[in-house]
Amino acid sequence: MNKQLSVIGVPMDLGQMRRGVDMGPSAIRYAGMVERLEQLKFDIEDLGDIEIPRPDPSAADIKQDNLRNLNEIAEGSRRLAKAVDEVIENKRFPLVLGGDHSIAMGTLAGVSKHYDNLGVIWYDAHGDLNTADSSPSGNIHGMPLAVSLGIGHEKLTSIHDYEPKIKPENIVIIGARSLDEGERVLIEEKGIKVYTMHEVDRMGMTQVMDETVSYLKDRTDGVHLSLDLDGLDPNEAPGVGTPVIGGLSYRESHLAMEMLYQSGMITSAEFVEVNPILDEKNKTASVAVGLMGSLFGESLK
Ligand code: B3U
Ligand code: MN
Ligand code: MN
Repeated sequence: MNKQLSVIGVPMDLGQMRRGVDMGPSAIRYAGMVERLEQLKFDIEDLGDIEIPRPDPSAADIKQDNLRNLNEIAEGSRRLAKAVDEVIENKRFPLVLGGDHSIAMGTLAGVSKHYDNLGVIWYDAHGDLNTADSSPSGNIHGMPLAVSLGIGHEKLTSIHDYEPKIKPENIVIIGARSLDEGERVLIEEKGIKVYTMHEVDRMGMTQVMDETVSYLKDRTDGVHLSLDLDGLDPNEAPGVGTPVIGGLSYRESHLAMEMLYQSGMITSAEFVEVNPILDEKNKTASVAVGLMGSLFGESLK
């Protein structure tokens, strides 16, 4: 694993309706991320936060084409893509801190340029495969995976001047338990691999991760982990904007991260949707930092 790590914070809260998720990067840093990773002998540089444009307050809730805050999110994503691209140019591993999940459009735009077949593990209660037409909310944080496939508004799909960023057969979604109708259709149509909670319960996380690793190993030349903290159960990660009961446990999630570390396949990562205002004593940010520990090689022995 690349031991040169660059951290980028993205104080983005425009992809959804709950304020506070813009403080996610601070909460994660405050939970001791740098110290935790330094113990694992990483060389860490913290690049600070990307500046996110603020919408005109009087227009903040106006949706263009069922896409709330479209222009500001597109601009923030462009800035993020550029920063992530530079980190990889410099042969370092990008670790991106959200922010709501709309930031994944920018992260993937910056990462995928460097790979012919980027794999993506989408650890989430949701599919984030909505389009303006299928979205029940107009919230762009429910759309980044579709956008990265080249499906969505041109202002979003064209971020960093190429599209699509990823191929459907290179995606694995883990932990899904809240999928909208349009998302189910897209999953079926595109043949996207999904381990819902049903499969996790039936097979156990060990088999889910074994299969995920062997599936991606054959077909990809790098793998991005996009971890939405709402993939975990709200009892373990309460500080998220759209909690969904019946999620992945703390233990399953650590096991998943440890197995990803052992696979040696992860080449970039992001941790998103930590909202300290909705949290209990920074519990969710601490869980995020703990998961980073496992992803980057902490072990019990
Ligand atoms: N699928 C719903 C809800 C949602 C998506 N992502 C989150 N919530 N975090 C939507 O609005 O697209
Ligand atoms: Mn998400
Ligand atoms: Mn989610």
